Amino acid sequence: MATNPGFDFQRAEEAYRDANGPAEQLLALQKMLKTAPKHKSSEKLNASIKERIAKLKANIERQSKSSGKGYSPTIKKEGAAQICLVGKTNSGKSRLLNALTGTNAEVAEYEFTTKKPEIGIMDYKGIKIQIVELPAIVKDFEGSVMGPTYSGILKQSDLMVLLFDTVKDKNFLDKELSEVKTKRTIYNDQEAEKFKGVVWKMLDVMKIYTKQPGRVKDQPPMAFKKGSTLRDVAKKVHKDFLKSFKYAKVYGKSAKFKGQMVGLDHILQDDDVVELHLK
Ligand SMILES: Nc1nc2c(ncn2[C@@H]2O[C@H](COP(=O)(O)OP(=O)(O)OP(=O)(O)O)[C@@H](O)[C@H]2O)c(=O)[nH]1
Ligand SMILES: [Mg+2]
Repeated sequence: MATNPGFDFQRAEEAYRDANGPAEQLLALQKMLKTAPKHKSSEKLNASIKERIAKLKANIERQSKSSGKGYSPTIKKEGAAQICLVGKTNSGKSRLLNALTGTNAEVAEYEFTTKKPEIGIMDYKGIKIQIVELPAIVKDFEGSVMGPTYSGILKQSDLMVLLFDTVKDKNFLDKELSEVKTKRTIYNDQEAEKFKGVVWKMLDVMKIYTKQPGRVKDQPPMAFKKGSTLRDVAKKVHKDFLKSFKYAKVYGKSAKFKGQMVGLDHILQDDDVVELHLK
């Protein structure tokens, strides 16, 4: 590639001056660093650019952590959990998102079709779970313009699912996302129902059903954090139930026998059915 270092640097510097917001500033500074002269006499210049990059990145990171204001909003959680789909471009994220949630995210053969996070809600046995497709993970993800924003979204989500076609791509994702400690799982299939089963097991949530005496269980179930007690359920069903609670009968994994009578401290398990009895 024929380049004129002096000219390219000048252009980058202009772009930095004209930048609209920190993301563009960062992009311009990175271009400046690439094109800056590298001889001894420009050491100071290079150091100053590096310093500005570091400061800007720290600023962006800080902003992306502060609640939804300014440059990088996080995605408001909806439903019992938030799951992010991540992968390289064309790994089938949008296709899977649509199959899971009925969203209409654009699916196309060309690369980088998805340019901003796409959101949908999937239903798992009556529990609503939010699915977020992040735009493709690129090389040097953390240093990329949108890296801090997307990594901020990943860090506050409950689970990230890595989609890939080859082991090489999986290793690439692991490397680029090594800073993100969010719980992760892999999925290299496009089958929606199977996906639901795989991710449900990874979530920190359980389904609890209520029932009226003498009736079958109510639909849909409600979602609670694993380890929740009958108190959490009574509170959620109705704010007055805690005051008027007498006892409950429990059916399911946490019950020693069908219809065991339990108190508010009883710890529930996935798919339990509770029958509340009030004073
Ligand atoms: N048959 C088949 N086609 C797939 C599969 N995964 C992706 N494709 C195709 O690959 C192309 C890209 O799929 P998308 O769902 O748009 O991929 P993406 O990961 O969202 O990609 P970008 O948003 O562009 O970064 C489309 O033409 C899909 O139909 C797959 O597992 N099976
Ligand atoms: Mg897409």
